[in-house]
Amino acid sequence: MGMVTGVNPILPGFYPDPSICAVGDDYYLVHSTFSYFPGIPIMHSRDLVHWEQIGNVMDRQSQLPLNGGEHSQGLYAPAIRYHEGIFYVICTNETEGGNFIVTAENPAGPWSEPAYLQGADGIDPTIFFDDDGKVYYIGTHPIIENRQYDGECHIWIQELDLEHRRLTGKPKDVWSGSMHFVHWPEGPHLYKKEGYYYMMLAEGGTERNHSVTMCRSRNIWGPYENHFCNPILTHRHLGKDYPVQCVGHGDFVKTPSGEWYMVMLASRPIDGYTMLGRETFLAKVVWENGWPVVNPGMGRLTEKVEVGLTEWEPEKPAAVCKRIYHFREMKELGYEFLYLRNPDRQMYCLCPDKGLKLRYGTHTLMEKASPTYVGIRQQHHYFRADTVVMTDSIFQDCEAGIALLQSNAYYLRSALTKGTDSEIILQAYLCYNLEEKLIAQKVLTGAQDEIRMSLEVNGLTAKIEAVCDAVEISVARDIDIRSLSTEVAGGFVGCTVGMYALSKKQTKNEVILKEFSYQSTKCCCGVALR
Ligand code: 6LW
Repeated sequence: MGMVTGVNPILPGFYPDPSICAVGDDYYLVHSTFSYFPGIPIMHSRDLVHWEQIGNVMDRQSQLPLNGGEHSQGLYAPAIRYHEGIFYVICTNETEGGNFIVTAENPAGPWSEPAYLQGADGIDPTIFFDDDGKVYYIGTHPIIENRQYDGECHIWIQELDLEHRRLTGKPKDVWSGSMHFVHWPEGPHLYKKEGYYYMMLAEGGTERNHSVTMCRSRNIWGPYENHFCNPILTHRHLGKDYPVQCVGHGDFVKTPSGEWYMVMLASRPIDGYTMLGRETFLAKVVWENGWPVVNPGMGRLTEKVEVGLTEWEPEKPAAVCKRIYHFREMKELGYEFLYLRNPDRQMYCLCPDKGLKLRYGTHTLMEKASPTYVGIRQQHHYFRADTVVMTDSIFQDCEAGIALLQSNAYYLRSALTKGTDSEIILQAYLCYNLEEKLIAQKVLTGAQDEIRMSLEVNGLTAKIEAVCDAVEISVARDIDIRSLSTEVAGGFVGCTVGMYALSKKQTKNEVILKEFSYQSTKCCCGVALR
């Protein structure tokens, strides 16, 4: 048996609600994506430490209606399971359709069209395959009648008729969390071990009071016995200044040699502001007296995790400090690229020798539509994103540039546009609660063919610069971006950073981008402790 050291978070940036499954020596991990498209990235690993994105589960428009939805609607927490040659992902589309199942023989895809499950109310579905061939749906739904407080929910179970992709028999509320007056018992998963059905769930809500709890029963329908040492994992008692917060929403995985690990979400706020959303962490689990103990001796998440597997090196790691995209040499954008809601493919074109062409669209980043925007996750607290814009693709009444996007209501963007006297203007806009303000403007001079625009983030501040004719121009510095945090903006997402193109009126004009790069600007060592 090998040994490999994982550094937390194993997937930095907006990778919330992880769910994991093992198939032999291979591990697969999925995440929620809300109103981004494609939805549910699927990651592959052979050592639980190094991950590579091999596709997106929901990569066809027909699978994923998102238009009109709020930024933090769309796809909620998914679950992934493998059974007899087939992969199952079960999830909720909060914008349209509700709970659904998709399947694939190859986890890289193609995945099936969603089968929406009639009668499955609530969120956070998971699937359990029992040894007797029966299959179960487990989910969470709010208590409607005689509800005493917001967040009062039940975990419920119903048998699943997988052949017809429908619920069968009667639903039963089996558990409502381990504490009295618990808030948001959710994200359940079921495991069978030594004759017990173990249920793991999240309690306390996905913010600072998040936790992982357990209960068990000899009968899938209950009654479930509380683990009186609950929660088995939380950071809520560590205080608001502890560098890793919001720990919860876990899923177990077992390695071929019998070791157990848990993936879960957690956040790393800076001075109380979370820019990266909820990230994916890893912990070791041992079983003592019939219950799991997370990171024995520590009882909380650690920066490093020793994993009893042979180190594996992915071809394209999902967590890297530097990404450079030379669009002229690329045939397609990688799986890591994200659009908003249901993108119109005509607005995006990767043209050999030219670059990435983005058609100037009329939807602003503020709309619950699909503005012309394509980006990647912000994975570091300190980073710089650059794009190189061809000057002859900048027009009057059109704007293009880099956006740091928290949601449609909160973002920062740089904009290149042409003035009435054909001068090139560089602007910076900050959108706060759906109100956009011009915060800086510079007129560029010189007869340059291309302009390099950059957006640099240093924790909770940003700066916007441009380089033309080898001259560096500072457009705006020390921009306070705390409003792009979960604490101010709300919602379930982390920031993404990308390129956009916007026009005041309908046009066929396109901005041509030669390159996009993203790089961390500070050493990533000790990442869990910032
Ligand atoms: C997720 C649920 C939750 O489905 O947040 O607060 C949802 N609770 O478990 C989105 O991540």
